[in-house]
Amino acid sequence: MIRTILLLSAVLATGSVSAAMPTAHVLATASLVAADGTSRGEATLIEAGGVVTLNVKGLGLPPGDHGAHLHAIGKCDAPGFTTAGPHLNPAGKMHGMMNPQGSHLGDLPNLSVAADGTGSLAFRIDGSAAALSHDLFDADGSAIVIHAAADDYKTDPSGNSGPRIACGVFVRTPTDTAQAE
Ligand SMILES: [Cu+2]
Repeated sequence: MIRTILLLSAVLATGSVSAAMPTAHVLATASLVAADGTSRGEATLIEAGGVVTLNVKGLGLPPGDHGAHLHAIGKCDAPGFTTAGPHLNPAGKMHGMMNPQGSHLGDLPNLSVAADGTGSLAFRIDGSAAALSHDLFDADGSAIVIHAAADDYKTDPSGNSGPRIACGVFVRTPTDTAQAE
């Protein structure tokens, strides 16, 4: 049985949104960790009405803008997290939304971190939930990586965003696996 999570229940309860609003369910979650293994927050992929949104909630991070991307391999080996591989890029494009030959499917906006070390972003990922699941949950999985510096959105292959300071492997929601099969 497919269980869904009605994330929008609070909104619906206000009566300001029609009951036709699609239910949402969590496709996958990733726990972000630093090289020393301590938490740096989490990322969640949510599907609602065929649209997939990535939500990132960072903590314990240096203030400022940090490049964030979906990476092609679901491995986060400290300290450098290089095992997460390059950006998720099934279409073979170049990096960056400001790159005429871009962008990677895994490209995301920078994560803006406040003075208290927290920051969040929500971003719609291109493509259908089914297509994205196919790309994310291939044999070697996928990960999300936070970088030390801001992504310039144009320099291939990683936007000059520097070392990888946090990483999380996406773990697919078991009920989503059941739905896809
Ligand atoms: Cu990256």
